[in-house]
Amino acid sequence: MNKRALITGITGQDGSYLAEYLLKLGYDVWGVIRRSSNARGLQFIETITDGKAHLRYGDMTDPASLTRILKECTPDEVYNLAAQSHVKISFDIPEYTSDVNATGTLKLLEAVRDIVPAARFYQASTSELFGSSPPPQDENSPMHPRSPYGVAKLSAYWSVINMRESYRLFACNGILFNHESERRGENFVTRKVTKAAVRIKLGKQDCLMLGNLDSERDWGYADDYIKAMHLMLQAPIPADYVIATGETHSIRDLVRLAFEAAGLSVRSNGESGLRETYVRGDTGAVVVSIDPRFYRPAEVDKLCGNAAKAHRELGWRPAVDFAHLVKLMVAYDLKEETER
Ligand code: NAP
Ligand code: G4F
Repeated sequence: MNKRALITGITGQDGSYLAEYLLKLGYDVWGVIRRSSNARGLQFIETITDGKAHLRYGDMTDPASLTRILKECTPDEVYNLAAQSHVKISFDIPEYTSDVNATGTLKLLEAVRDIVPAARFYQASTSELFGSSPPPQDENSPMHPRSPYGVAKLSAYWSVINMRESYRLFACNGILFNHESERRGENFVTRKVTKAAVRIKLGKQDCLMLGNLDSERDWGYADDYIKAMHLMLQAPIPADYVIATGETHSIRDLVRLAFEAAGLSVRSNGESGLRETYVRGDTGAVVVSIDPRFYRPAEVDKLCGNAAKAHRELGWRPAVDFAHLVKLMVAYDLKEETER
């Protein structure tokens, strides 16, 4: 019989890649959708899975819905990807973020323990757990989150470990560093930049407003990272793994590469903070400005992951590097914006 996987967050970036991948591997794929899931997202998941995923309404804040879905699906593997996943927005809705990301995960774990205790459980943990911990970060680095999002995810991280140690649940934390793709939400910095670069090139937008350009991230490709999620649940024993490229870039590198890939050379005016701008090499027009509204009350300055444990124990390696990732995203946005 085919293995059965339940994915919460199936309409998100990672959920969509994971659903496609598991279907290709022959899994029977189930997914949790919400009343509020947007129609385009639902249509997209139906299309890429060719209508083969079993979609059920539920919500991480509604334990009865999780229980009902687990009873119907009886999964062999549960991938908990659902979250209020935007760090900046978590400062505006901290309690809701905690309800979904922390308590929601606990509710799902308790339901798994009651209904399908033999199921293997993947938790979407994050490099935001490390926060101000200096790079390179690995599984043993101290955790010091810098946002309500990070704090909620840290609670979920410990719930997973506690379930493993208390009840022998096969539960793993994938501590994934930033990963992006053509399917990335448009209010995350990579997609915001690639889309704007293309729109400015096409004359559809004048200027891109950004926040802090100083932070640095270890950016990988989502389609590489979801394979690590699956590998973790096939391992002989449950454990936690850092998944990262080991390469770090600043927001400035992202801006330069994305505009270059869109066919525009840009240069900074050399100022820093709120006065920094980028102008087009050809016309001198300002194409990037700073808007203090995009700054966060506390920032994670530098993330750079050491995924040696995943290389060694899971045989996982990323295939797409940062420069390639930016090109893929720009090419996709160019096609989308040209056809629109
Ligand atoms: P995403 O695109 O924002 O997707 C989030 C998913 O969660 C969506 O399907 C959303 O459904 C669902 N969701 C939100 N609130 C929910 C609720 N109350 N009940 C049920 N479902 C809910 O995020 P992603 O980038 O794919 O990330 C997947 C997971 O990995 C998240 O947990 C994120 O925090 C974590 N993570 C991401 C990264 C990264 O760089 N991408 C790195 C580390 C960890 P709707 O469509 O209905 O809104
Ligand atoms: O793209 P971001 O919003 O991603 P962030 O905050 O690193 O979080 C993402 O990665 C985490 C893994 O480390 C996930 F857990 C989380 O769910 C999410 O997927 O911002 C990246 C950086 C930040 O330093 C931010 O301050 O870009 C900076 N930034 C500068 N201007 C901006 C902007 N971020 C956004 N979203 N929008 C801006 O205009």
